[in-house]
Amino acid sequence: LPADPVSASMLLCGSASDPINQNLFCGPIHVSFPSGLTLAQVQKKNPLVVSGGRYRPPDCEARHRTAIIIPHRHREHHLKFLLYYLHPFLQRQQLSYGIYVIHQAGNYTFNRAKLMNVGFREAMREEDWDCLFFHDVDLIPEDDRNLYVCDANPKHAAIAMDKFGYKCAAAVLPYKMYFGGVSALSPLHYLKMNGFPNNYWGWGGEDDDIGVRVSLAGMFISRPSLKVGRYKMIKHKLDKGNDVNPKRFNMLAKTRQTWKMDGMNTVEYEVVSRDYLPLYTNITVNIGTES
Ligand code: UD2
Ligand code: MN
Repeated sequence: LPADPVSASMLLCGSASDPINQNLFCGPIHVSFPSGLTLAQVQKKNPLVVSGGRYRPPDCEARHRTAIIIPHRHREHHLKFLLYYLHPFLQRQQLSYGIYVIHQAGNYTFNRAKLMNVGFREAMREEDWDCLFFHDVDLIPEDDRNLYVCDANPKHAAIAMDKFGYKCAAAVLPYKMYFGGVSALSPLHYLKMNGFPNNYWGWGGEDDDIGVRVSLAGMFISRPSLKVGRYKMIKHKLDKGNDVNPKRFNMLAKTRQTWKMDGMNTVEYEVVSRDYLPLYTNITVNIGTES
């Protein structure tokens, strides 16, 4: 039979000796925030990105399928810069990827962790992703050797930030289980820890709860090297609608009792709209209010 050109299998990206094709990497990236940048320009620079912010390498078969989940509300300005840097970054890593922005509807107190649970379920509904990157909108990776693929254990990727003089954040911050900013989990990791908590409304605490869940579920936190796990944080003030959560310490003290009863097995929400935009999939969701 003649070979069918469409289904003829492509060769895997990279090679046996260099599976991630390191010759495509830049290493350190200079991150600045050009004024006047528009999404149309970002689109033009990324002609191979298709509807919903999806991409696959054009001439080889990706070894990894990564979904990026971004919790979002009223940060369009940050989102634009993140997309500007992230699309080319992920393409240099020859990933098959999709970018999901999970937009909290309404003005009720923000809930970052619950939005991640929504992102997990809605992204997995669409495709069999093998890794999910939970990504703050205002953190820009500064080195493309920081691979957006999953490890054998949940990975905390944002370990060195300009804000903390690029020192290992786990050493600078007063928490043992620091897991904020950008983290990467496989679907199995995510389900093993029952996802993220749904009950942290407002700023703070949820990232530490997530770190504790990793360990309660019998996993460890892996990290990239300090040299490549570098991020620039776009400066901002605390948002309206995201006041510091005064209950965070009390809640954190109870994670051991609550993690199995609160998470992916209890998350409830209503998708308001799903839009396949040129550079990302936007999912606007009603996540309710604190009970
Ligand atoms: C820290 C953590 C962050 C999270 C937060 C506490 C790091 C590097 N970051 O960030 O992961 O644990 O503390 O909740 O450790 N957002 C919106 N709109 C809003 C509010 C929040 O889009 O109105 C999203 C956005 O993606 C943002 C993220 O939530 O990046 C975290 O909120 P933040 O940037 O205000 O918190 P920050 O910088 O103190
Ligand atoms: Mn921030």
